[in-house]
Amino acid sequence: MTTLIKNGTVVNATGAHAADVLVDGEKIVALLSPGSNAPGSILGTIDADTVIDAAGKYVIPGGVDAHTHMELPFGGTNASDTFETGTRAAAWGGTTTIIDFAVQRTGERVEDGLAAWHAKADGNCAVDYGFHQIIGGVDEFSLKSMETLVAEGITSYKLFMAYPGVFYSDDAQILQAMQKAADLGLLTMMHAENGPAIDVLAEQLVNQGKTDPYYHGIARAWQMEEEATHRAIMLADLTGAPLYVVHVSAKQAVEQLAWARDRGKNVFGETCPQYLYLSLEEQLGARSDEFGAFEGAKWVCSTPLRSRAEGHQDAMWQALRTNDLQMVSTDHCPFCMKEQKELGLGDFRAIPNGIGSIEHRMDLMYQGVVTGEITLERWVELTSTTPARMFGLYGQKGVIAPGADADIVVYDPHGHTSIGIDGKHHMNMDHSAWEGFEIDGSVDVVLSRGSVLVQDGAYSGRPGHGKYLKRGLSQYLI
Ligand code: DUC
Ligand code: ZN
Ligand code: ZN
Repeated sequence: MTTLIKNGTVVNATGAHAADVLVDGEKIVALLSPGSNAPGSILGTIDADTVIDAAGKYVIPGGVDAHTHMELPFGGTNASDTFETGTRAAAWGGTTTIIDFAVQRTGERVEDGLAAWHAKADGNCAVDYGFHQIIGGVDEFSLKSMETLVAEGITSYKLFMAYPGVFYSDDAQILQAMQKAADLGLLTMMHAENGPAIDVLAEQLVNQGKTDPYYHGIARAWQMEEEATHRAIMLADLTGAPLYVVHVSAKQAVEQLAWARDRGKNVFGETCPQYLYLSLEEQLGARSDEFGAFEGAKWVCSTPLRSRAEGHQDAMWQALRTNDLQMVSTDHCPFCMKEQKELGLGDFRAIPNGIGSIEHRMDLMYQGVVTGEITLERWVELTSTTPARMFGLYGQKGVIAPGADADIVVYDPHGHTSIGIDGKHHMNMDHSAWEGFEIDGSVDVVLSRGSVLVQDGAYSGRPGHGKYLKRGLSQYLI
C-alpha cells in the first residue's frame, strides 16, 4: 500500500521546503522534488495507491506528547480519559505518539505497576505509545527494579517533590534514585514543587476560610517551584544524573534551568499550553452562573496557573524561543466537573489536579506561530522533534524523512478550529479548559504508520492500531 502526499510544504525542525512525500506500508520511503514524479519527468509517474493533495498546506511529523496520564488514579478518582478515548482525541488533534506514566506507589512493586499500565493500554490505543515509570515509593526494592527498566524500553522515570503521602520523595530518596539513574542512563523527570511547605500553606488558607480554587494557586507559590527546581538541579549535579523538569510554569524556575544550562549541565524543561495561555487571575479566579467561584476548579492543576501580572506566560514563550525550555507537552490529566472536580467543593485541596489538552496541543502551539511567538520550524521542534529526541524515539518519530514511521499530519494554515465541547472535542470530559479558543489553522489529515486516522473531518482509526514503543536512551544529552 503506497500513499503519495503531493504539493505540500514539508516542515521539519530543520527547515521547510516544497516536497512530495512517498509512503510505502508503514514507512516514509522518499521525499521528492515537486514535479519530479510528473508524467515525462525523470522518475516518471508514481502510481501510488492513494494520493493526498496537500496544496497550500503543511506536511509535518505527527505530534509526540511526552506527558500524559490516562486513567491515572489521583485525588480519590481516576483521570477520565482511558487509553482508548485519550489516544482517539490525540489522533483528532494531530498527535500520533504519546508517552504515558506507569505508576508505582509506596509498598508496590515497580514490575506490577508497569504490568498494570500495559494491561490498561494494550489493544486500546489509536496511536503509538510508550511509558515513563513513576517511582512513587523509593526504597531498596524499587531502586533495584529500576535496573530492569531500560530493557523494557522505559528510559525515563519520574519523581515527585510534591504530594506528601502520595507520590512524594524526600531529598534522601531523590539522591539515591538519581545515583541509580546516573549508572543506568535513565533520564530523571522531576515534578519540582516543595510539597511539604505547600501543604502547610494550603492548610493555613483553608483555616482562614479561603477554600475556593483560586487559593490552589496561592498555596502553590512560585517560590515553591523555584526552590524545588534549584534543589533538583543541585542533586542532579551531585549525582551526574541528567534532569528533565516537567510542567514548568514559574519564570523563576526557568531562570534556574537557564542558570544550570549555561554551566553546561544536562538539565532540560518542558512547559504546557496552559502555562502559555491561561492565568491565575482569569481562569483559577473565574466565576460562572453555574459554579460560582468553583468555576476555577476546571483549571486546578499542578504546577498551578500563574499570575499574568507577574509575567510568567510571556517568560514561558520567551524560554521556548531561547531553548531554555526545550519542548511542550500537555500533562493531559482530565477530570469532569461532575463527580470529580466537585470532590473539592468547599476545600480546594480535594479538587483532583489536572487539565485535558491532548487534542489541542498542536493547534494551540500553531497559534503561537500565527501570533509570531515561535517560528513554523520551532513549532515542529517543540511538539514533535525534540520530544522524540529527548525520549529516545528520534528517527522513527519526530521527522519527515525516509526511514521514519509514516506518522504524518497535513496541517491547513487556512483552516479554522473552534475549541470547546458540544461535539467539538473528543476528550472524555464534560467541559473544556479551552472553551472558546479560536485557532487560525486546522488539522486536515492524520496518518499513523501509513494508516489514515483522520481525513475530511471523519475518524477512521481504531483501538489496537497503536503499538507499544520500546524507547532508546535520550538522544538529547550534551
Ligand atoms: N499535576 C497535575 O495537574 N495532574 C496530575 C499530576 C500532576 O503532577
Ligand atoms: Zn507532575
Ligand atoms: Zn504529569
